[in-house]
Amino acid sequence: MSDGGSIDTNVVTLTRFVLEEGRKAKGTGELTTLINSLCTAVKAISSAVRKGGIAHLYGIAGSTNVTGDQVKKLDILSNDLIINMLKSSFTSCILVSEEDAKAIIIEPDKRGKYIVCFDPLDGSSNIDCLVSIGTIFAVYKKTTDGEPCERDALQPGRNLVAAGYALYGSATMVVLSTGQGVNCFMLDPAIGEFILVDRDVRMKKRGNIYSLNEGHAKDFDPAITEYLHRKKFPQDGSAPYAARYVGSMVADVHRTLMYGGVFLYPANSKSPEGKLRLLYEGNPMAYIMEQAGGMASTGTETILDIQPKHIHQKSPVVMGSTDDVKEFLAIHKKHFPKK
Ligand code: AMP
Ligand code: P6P
Repeated sequence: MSDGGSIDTNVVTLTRFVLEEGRKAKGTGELTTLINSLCTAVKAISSAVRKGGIAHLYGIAGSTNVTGDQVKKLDILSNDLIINMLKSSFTSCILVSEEDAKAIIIEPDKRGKYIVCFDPLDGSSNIDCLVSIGTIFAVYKKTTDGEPCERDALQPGRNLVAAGYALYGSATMVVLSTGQGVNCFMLDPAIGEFILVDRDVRMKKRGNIYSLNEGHAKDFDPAITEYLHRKKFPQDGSAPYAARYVGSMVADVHRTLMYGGVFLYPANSKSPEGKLRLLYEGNPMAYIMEQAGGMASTGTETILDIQPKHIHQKSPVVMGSTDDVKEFLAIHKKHFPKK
């Protein structure tokens, strides 16, 4: 907010940005309240993640901190924070969390019209080694009348009203789209506000980075194998791509958004649907990619067009710069013409 000298007295915070967008949309304010409640939970998660080591908030469930208190795993703590902030915002009727086997139906007197699918702390296996982790969220409107039920959450990503993620990296950032492009907000801990730092982010048409876990190479299908070979040994005299893989989807997707290239978590012989979950990993990230001018596919269909069958279903993922994704799709079509 300040460059050491002058103080920006007209800074665009996430709160202000979302309020202004809400006024433009002539909404009742319910979505604005929902997004701001989510961001409050993200601030609390960021604080917990960053003091994890000192307060022994890390990793293994059931551990106790220096005062002997029972401490929750960070991902359970994060889940509780998001659930409680959304419940008390009177904006949502159904919550789908990576941490809960069944959808959470909000009690009648606290209900709003929105459905929120989220991964409270994605990449949590990286917590204890201080690698970046994140929170991913996807917001839909309930489209049916009557009592909310889990089936109401089974909507294609094309129906998304808002989606995005928080990245707990060298700084804490919220990346958000409500359908009019992608905007990035950095947390200024001095004032506890997210500040708009990148407005209407547009992805490169082609990058020079590929990102996937090559430890699964022995189980890759021939299309993935050929694509990776082409990135490492280009036949057209161009430079090979760089390999980057964090193992936290939020970190790998954010780098792809900012630098271009492609992130892949493909199906393989061991995991025929891949590993990533459609409702709270694939769809929100695919929405951000498309809103920023990128692409997101399973290899055979556009991720946002998939009609989900159950709330924790998995989907293969290939997303990033359009020319990179299209190059992969052409190879995939060559190997699997019928799919
Ligand atoms: P609401 O009455 O607040 O639930 O908003 C109704 C619709 O207006 C939402 O589903 C959005 O499509 C749009 N809208 C409302 N608030 C916002 C906002 N802050 N940013 C973008 N779109 C919004
Ligand atoms: P692998 C983290 O556990 C996660 O769900 C995503 O954040 C990440 O992209 C993926 O799994 C990493 O999986 O098999 O490479 O360890």
